[in-house]
Order: sequence, then C-alpha cells, then structure tokens
Amino acid sequence: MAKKNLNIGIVGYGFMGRTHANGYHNAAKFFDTPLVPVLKAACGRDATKLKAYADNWGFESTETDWRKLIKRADIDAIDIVTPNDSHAEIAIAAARAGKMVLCEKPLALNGAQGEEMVREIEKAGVPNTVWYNYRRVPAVTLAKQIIDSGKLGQIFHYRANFLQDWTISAELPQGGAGLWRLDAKAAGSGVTGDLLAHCIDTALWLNGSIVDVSAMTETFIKERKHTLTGKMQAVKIDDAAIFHGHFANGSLALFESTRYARGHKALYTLEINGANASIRWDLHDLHRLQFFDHSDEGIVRGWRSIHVSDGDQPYMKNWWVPGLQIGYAESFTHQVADFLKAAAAGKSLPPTFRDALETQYVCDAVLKSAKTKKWEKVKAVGKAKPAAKKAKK
Ligand code: SOE
Repeated sequence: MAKKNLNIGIVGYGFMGRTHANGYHNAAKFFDTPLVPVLKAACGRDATKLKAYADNWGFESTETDWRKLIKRADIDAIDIVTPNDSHAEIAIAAARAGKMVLCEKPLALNGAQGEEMVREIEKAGVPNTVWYNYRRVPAVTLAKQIIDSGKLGQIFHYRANFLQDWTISAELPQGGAGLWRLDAKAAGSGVTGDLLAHCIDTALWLNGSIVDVSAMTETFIKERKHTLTGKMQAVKIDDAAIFHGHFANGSLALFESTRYARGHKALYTLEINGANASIRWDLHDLHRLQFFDHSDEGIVRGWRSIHVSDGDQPYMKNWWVPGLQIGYAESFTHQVADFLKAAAAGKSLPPTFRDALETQYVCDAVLKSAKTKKWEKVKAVGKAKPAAKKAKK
C-alpha cells in the first residue's frame, strides 16, 4: 500500500534550512515511517536566494510571504527556520490554520512569549516539535537509555559546556543574514538562547528539571556595527554565560557557554556522574559515548569508549553496517523520522513546545540571575494538556 505524504512548507533557507531539508530527504529512505515527507514549498523574502535553495533541495514551489504559505490547503506542516524573533508569530498563525508545526530552537525570545506559543499550539491540538537535535545523536540517545536503566545510581553532578570562537573579532558586525545571532532584537539573547539552550534541553531530558540557578554573563565587545543601519550600536547579547544550580533530583548543575573560547568551534560536551557509573559525551567525537562502570572488575576497570555504530544501539540498525558511523546531519534525519511516526498517530514529538518552554524558563532564570547577581528560581512548567489528536488523514 502506498504511504501517505506529509506536505512540508518550510519558512527560511539558511544553515538550518539545509539541515532540515537534508533530513526530509533521507528520513523515509532510511527509516520505515508511516508518512513520507514531500518538500512542497519553501518560503523566504529574498526571491533569488529562495529559488537557489528551493531548486537545490527539490522544493516543488516557493512563496515570498509566509502568510500565503500557511493558507495553502496543500501544506500539512510548517517548519520554521527563521531568526528567533519571528518564531512566535509564524508558529501561532500556522497552528491556528491547523498546520502541524516544527520550530527551530530556541522556541521563543523569552518565557512569556513561549507561554503564548504553548497555549496556542495546545489549543489548536496540532502535532509539534522543537529542533533540539542533539537528543537524537545516537550516543546521546544511548546515554538516555543507560541513565533510565538506573545503571548510574544516584546522580550527583551534571556538567555541560558549549564552546565556540566565531565572534571574537571586534570587526564582525551584528544583525542581518547570518549575523542575526549577535543582534538581541532578532535573537532574544546571545549564547544563552543559542548554545546554553542546547545544553539545558539535553540536561532536562537526561536528568530532569532544574529548580534554581546562580549565573553570570558577559558581553566582551560592547559595540558593533549593525549590518542593517551601518551604524555602531550597543551589543545587547550575552557573549558568554556560566551558571550553576540544582536539579530537582538533588544533583548539582555546572554549565558554561561562550563564543570566545579560541580554538573551539562547536565543542558541546556533557558529563553526568552517578554513584555507580559516569557518562561523558563530546560533539566533536559524537559517535562515541564514554562510560565508566564502578562495578567492573578492578583489573579492567576504566573508562570505555563505546563506538555507537552497532545495530543494537539507537537508530543504528537503519544505517550502514556495524562499525560505520554517522554524524551531525543524521540527528535531524532522526528527528524527522520520529516526527513522522508521532504525527501519523496525531501526537507531538518531544521536545514539544511545552518541553522547550521549560528550557526557556531556565534561560530566563540564567539571564535574570546574571542581572540581579542573586540565586533565581526556575519557573515550573505545568503538565501538558491531553495529546494532540489531529492525525494525518
Ligand atoms: C551557532 O553557531 C550554532 O549554529 C547554533 O545556532 C546551533 O543551534 C548549534 O547546533 C551549532 O551552533
């Protein structure tokens, strides 16, 4: 029997537009999904760039106005890969039009805006997900399985870093395509929403809620030329953010993110220490999971480096043969494949908008604590409403 299609309309065509399009291309080829994604339409304001993107990835049509896109009857799901300041407006309008919504991270500019998005998407009852893609790197998914099996015992510490170095030059402007991440109006915050948010999402998933934080942030370059105005303007984003805090399970949190760690391009590392065992993961070596088990016999006890490429390990039986690894791009393919399964059943895929709101609340508390120089409580996210029921007919 022919599989049903899921018609995708994507808004935006930058770096994330490429990762997602690649994911849509591959998901139903490598995974047995109940729906097959069809690249129906790509949308963006620059018609020339849009056409190049759409032609390259094989989108059937283009739109230069996202409002037109969400009105189209032939679109089932809207994928938002625009700068952060447009996520809310597009997502809410799409949900009200009955479309499924896949939204790039961070969900919103701040918690208050995220709350409105959660309210609207749950009212509409449409399947949704937020692209915190690192959950679906097989080694990270394996970490989740090991933690959930109880092998680590009581958890004492969770620490994570996300280090980059691409904004060190004072000559780098802020704002506009490619550099909107440096413009607080478009991004909401700096590394907190961009990088720390990834660390927080994974941590909430692996180790549960964070209840309070004490943070500091720094803006090293105070003024940058704005690409859109041509003028020197104050930099309002955080260039670096550091916090410590408490998880609800009693373990301690230690997090750092920066774009000023010379030599580090995208060094996302996490480590979790339990009474019986520890786990460590590093994005630069993403197909490996480091595991230390104290119950190993003394003479061979030590850190094992698990090459996550075997058929027993998450997602890997759908790829090549044991021993051959996959990479960053496939985390998006996995998210598409999982979303297709969830959507066919009328469900949202974690991290849902509500899950991503919890990350947003931690980010808010970090930014607030850096200002007040006090410990700040993280707002609690209530329980999700009953699951979305709009399955693809
Ligand atoms: C920033 O450089 C960035 O591209 C983030 O926006 C992504 O979310 C992260 O995965 C890699 O770094």
